[in-house]
Amino acid sequence: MVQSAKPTAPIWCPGCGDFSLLAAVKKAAANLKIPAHDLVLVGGIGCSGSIHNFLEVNGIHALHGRLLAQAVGVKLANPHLTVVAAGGDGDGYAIGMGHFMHAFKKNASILYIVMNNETYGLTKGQPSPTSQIGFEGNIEAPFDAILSALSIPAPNFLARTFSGDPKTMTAVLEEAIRFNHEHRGFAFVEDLSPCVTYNDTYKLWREKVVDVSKLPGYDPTDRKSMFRLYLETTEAGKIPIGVFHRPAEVARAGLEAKLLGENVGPARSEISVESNLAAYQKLLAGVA
Ligand SMILES: Cc1ncc(C[n+]2csc(CCOP(=O)(O)OP(=O)(O)O)c2C)c(N)n1
Ligand code: SF4
Ligand SMILES: [Mg+2]
Repeated sequence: MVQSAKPTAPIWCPGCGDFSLLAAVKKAAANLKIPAHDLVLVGGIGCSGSIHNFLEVNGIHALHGRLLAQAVGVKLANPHLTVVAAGGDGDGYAIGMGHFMHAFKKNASILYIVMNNETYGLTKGQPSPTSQIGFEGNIEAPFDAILSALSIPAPNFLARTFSGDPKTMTAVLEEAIRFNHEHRGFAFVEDLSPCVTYNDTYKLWREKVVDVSKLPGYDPTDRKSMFRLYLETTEAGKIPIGVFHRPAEVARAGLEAKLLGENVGPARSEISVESNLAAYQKLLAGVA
């Protein structure tokens, strides 16, 4: 559903980690001076997925797990827009898993933020793909989105933030959006965003997070060494946050740049009959 109403106050529980993310998105957009009419926020389904209702920008409430298809569609229709897709771990890593994996190789220059609270918050706290073993009877090992993303050889920007550290979060989001603005491709940021009602992990995560840039051997242009560094850190019981992959400059590697070149995209193209008559006649004559 395309949003046309004025923004409303967030409906989240007081203390929900999603508030920090919302504030960081606002701040990053303001710092980068993105006009509201040039920003499109595509929300998933879940507490996190209602984020687009709380900002006065163009908003789409996507189908469950299908926000990336819509976000890529918006970018291809009008590559001038800043497109941010945002949803939860259930939305992105369960029902949306197929689209999630393909987004890395498609590499459209959009930002995808997953607010990971290791539970299905909106439906009252069931285990999600990232839940720890033992949470509400969960017996499956948690899915690690960053580790999976690091294993896909595509020139994506990859990072993780923590809602308990809003300053770093704003800086990371700004960098991710700048990456998109340069048409370099897909940016993925997982935000550790505690669900204070059903899975309050603030204290635990505060103890476990480590800034990956402070670790010996940190080099986000080298996927292979970052995969090893990431794995070693998680195996030591820590949660790495920061930028994990910042590819060396690949000019216009984004899907929209590859498909459209310098073309403005269908949404901004001249569509009058006069300007397209010659091409139309060629098409009719079967020589296009
Ligand atoms: C097709 C479909 N299946 C299931 C649901 C029920 N449902 C609503 S939100 C949700 C998961 C929410 O979890 P998450 O994406 O982690 O978001 P959170 O609420 O934790 O922010 C589910 C399963 C639905 N709305 N539509
Ligand atoms: S239920 Fe959890 S995820 Fe949903 S608004 Fe409340 S604290 Fe946030
Ligand atoms: Mg969730």
